[in-house]
Amino acid sequence: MARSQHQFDLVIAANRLPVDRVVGPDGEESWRTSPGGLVTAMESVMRGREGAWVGWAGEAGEAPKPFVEDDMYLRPVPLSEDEVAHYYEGFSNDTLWPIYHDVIVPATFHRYWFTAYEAVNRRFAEAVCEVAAKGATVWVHDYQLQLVPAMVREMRPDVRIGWFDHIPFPPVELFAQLPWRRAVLEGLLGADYLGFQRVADAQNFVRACRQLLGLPTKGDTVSVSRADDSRRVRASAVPISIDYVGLEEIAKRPETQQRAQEIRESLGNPRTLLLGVDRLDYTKGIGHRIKAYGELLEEGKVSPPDEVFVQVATPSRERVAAYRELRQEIEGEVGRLNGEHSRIGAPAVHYLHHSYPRQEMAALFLAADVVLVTPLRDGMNLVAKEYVTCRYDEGGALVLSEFTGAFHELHQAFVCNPHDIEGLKQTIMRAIETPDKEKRRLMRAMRRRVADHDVQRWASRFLEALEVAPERPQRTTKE
Ligand code: GDG
Repeated sequence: MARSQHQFDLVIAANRLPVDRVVGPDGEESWRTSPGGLVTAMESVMRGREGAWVGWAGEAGEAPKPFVEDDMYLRPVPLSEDEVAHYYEGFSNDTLWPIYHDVIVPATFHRYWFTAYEAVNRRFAEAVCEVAAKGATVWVHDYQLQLVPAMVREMRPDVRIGWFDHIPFPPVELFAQLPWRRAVLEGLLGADYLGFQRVADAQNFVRACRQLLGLPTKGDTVSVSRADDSRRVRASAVPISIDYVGLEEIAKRPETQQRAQEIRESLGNPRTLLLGVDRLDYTKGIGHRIKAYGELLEEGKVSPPDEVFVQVATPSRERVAAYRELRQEIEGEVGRLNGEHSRIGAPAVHYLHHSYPRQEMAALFLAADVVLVTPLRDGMNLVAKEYVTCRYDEGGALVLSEFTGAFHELHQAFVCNPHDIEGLKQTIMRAIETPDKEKRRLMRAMRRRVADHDVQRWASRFLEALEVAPERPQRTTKE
């Protein structure tokens, strides 16, 4: 697929390109698409279109040349070491991430971080404009690229621009703390359509525009009027999902089932296997879950090896101080519990600070009787949807925090408020003790929900909403 510039009618911009570098036996390097929900969704909407993806390849320094992978044109955006530190680890993950997640840890503000954020957003916007065909659809993803919509609009008034927020959008009282709140709102208002995980996130955004920018709003739309740019921007909920068919297929493979059996056996065939799977992030409520489990151990309500708890904590953002501190805290807590409650051959908590292949994750989900999803705040939480997808046998139980986006869809979960440790303990016990027949009924209903609302449907819903967004903008043409 040899292409000149300006040829793609669907352009995705996301912080990361969906690729990993692979080194062959003779040391030769190449890139391979990394599987994931977003990639699958994009494959389905790219069919029949000319698609390009703009993003960082994951390593600081010079970027690889654009290349084609699985029929998609990949346009790497370079980031220097300093930009990784300031735009990505700094402003994105240590300023925006805490503010957008209820300030669970304090946000750090540095003006030079924002300067880097602006510069990198501009580089992304330029790369988008370079590959977008006339009248193309541009889909920008997530909190790292909030200035891109307005920057693209400025350079290319002919394209249609959408942005999707994978994380929560905070209430105005928290968002207002951000010294660059105006720049962020104005950046986002460059889009024609803004998609959020929950209705409340979209409402928070609309309210922020009204209260902080003084713009008129009506229902889910914000009116922007400037001399050369007068239009309405729509903000609504379009919750993300997973590749249901693809993941269920992995779970149904005989080797996955066999692996699930092996996992249970190597844990001593427990009566109940409880499982947590999260990036090691302070938003995920891992400490609250461990505290509740520790008290259940102390009270003798659960005891290894009858009940076994496995926590997979995938390494994440290890260069950000708050994440290093969290790791110390969690590992201290796990060590204390194991010291007090383990017996030889029967640890109280199996703690795994690793990343696993997809099939191993599916086997873990198949093996688990109860999955604990207890975030303090989470845009959606795909783990909850992945668990129910893997349970084609309709077994298992899901404990789910009411502070996740998934809570608004998976109504048959065992719902908890992770801050309420006593309540969390009771919910865990209910998930363990509810009769299997009732649990199967609940699981069946949740599976139906995810099957009907998979990631392919999410992507087409987003693009449809973008297509019919309030009106074709009345822009002055700059051609
Ligand atoms: C953000 C928002 C929103 C985890 N460990 C391994 C592994 N994973 C996979 C899970 C899941 C994904 O990573 C994590 O997704 P989550 O949704 O749980 O959370 P975030 O990473 O915080 O994602 C979130 C999401 O964006 C999408 O919009 O739902 O709210 O915060 O798919 O399975 N996968 C493999 N090995 C691991 O060790 N293979």
